Amino acid sequence: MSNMIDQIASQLYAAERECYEVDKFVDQYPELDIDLAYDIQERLIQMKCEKENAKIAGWKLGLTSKAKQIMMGVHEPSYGILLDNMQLLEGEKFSVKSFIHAKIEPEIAFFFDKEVKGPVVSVADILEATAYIAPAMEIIDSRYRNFNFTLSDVIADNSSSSRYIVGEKLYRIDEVDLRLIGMVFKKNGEILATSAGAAVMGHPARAIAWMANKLVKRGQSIKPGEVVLSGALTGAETIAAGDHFSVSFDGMGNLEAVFEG
Ligand code: 0L1
Ligand code: MG
Repeated sequence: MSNMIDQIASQLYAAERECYEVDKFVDQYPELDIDLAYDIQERLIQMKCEKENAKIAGWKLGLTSKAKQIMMGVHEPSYGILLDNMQLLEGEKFSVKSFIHAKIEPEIAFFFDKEVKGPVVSVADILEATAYIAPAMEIIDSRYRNFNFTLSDVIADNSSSSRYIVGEKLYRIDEVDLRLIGMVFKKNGEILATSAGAAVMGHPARAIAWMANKLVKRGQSIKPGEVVLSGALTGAETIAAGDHFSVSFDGMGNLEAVFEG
């Protein structure tokens, strides 16, 4: 079993480093269930930390909207791990050359100053442990051909994570209504989508509570100082060189990302 975990983690790591697609693994390894998939994710992160001298910065939720779950044929969300070297700074121009077939999506970032440990974490517990929130965007870049995967495959691939950008201005949790907060997502000045916080499982903090209650089964928790991306408020949009994306949240300002060749 540990051979299979190493094999898949190594193949996913090489695909990301060298920017190529791989076929999903469940066809080759029918025993690849969700628990094994999280084992592979952990092994992949361990490899990245060792080889890139990276540190764990936090977590991300994926597949949090019902629409996306139906589209991808999965029955529950997934989570992944964020490393410090995945963060891009607002105002930088990002090259698309380091991606396979990247997409971008609007998110809300939560910064924790208390530990959150399952198994019975509620929305109120998440809000209580959150120091600040900020607008964010996540760049996802599945290593699978045409983003074609099962839930186990995508979990093994660290939930398609690639990079993330967080707004520099932080907001207190009581400054906004996270369920009702409105959002406008634009590409090259045109509106791509509008949404509200409730698009993420009814409340973005509910997605994080779900994750905390899952993490405890693997002996893990959200730690003080960690950041969590709560899941996309809209579908993801493909990125091309020259694209400019912005996300504006009611009462939380604007965040921009510019891509070049
Ligand atoms: O962050 C996300 O919602 C992406 C999770 C994986 C699904 C995908 O790659 O589209
Ligand atoms: Mg996401």
